[in-house]
Amino acid sequence: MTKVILVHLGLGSNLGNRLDFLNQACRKLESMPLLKFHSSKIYESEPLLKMQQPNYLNLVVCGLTELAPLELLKKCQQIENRLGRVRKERWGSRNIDIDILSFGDEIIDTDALKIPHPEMVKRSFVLLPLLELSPEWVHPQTGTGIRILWEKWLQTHNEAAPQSVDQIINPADRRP
Ligand code: A4P
Ligand code: MG
Repeated sequence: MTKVILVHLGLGSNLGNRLDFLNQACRKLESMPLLKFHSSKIYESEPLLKMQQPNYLNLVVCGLTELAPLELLKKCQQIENRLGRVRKERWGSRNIDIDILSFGDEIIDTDALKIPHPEMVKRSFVLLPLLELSPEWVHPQTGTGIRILWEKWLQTHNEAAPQSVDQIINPADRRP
């Protein structure tokens, strides 16, 4: 039997029709690499470090994959490319960004791929949708649950939490 692994991905967009890019990326993800696809609500937040960029829309999705980690990364990058992503500078504005947050409880630390995503515990626009989508999620390196990670973020940051926006990707995708 083929092994399937539960993965979580973080998606973001701050250029063009942000909602449409997120929607298109989700449709492509659920048609191939992610079975039993579910998505969080969409959240709006300011760019990291208050960079001079438009605000972001972010969400977290999860699903089961039969792909190996590097194959999944390649698939995510193909989707970014098909949606016309142009890479100029690190942390530059982008119409679509797909980051692998976790891959089962695997820990990977190579140049091409770091899992869990090293920045995720600092990012409210990842923690809050992840808490909403998978409240049982546990960080594989530290064993800390997502609820505690979110509470820690709230205690250590004096900034507004991301706001959920009304639009959702597809009501049928949402967890009960
Ligand atoms: N890479 C290593 N590990 C991973 C992983 N777990 N998932 C490598 C995906 N990629 C991973 O990524 C650069 C390289 O990281 C890839 O070639 C891959 O081999 P990229 O997507 O080409 O470049 P990037 O997106 O500019 O870099 P990065 O590090 O993904 O940027 P971030 O960290 O995603 O930051 N503010 C708000 N409010 N919301 C946002 O979503 N996003 C950014 C971008 C900045 N500010 C933001 C947001
Ligand atoms: Mg990225």
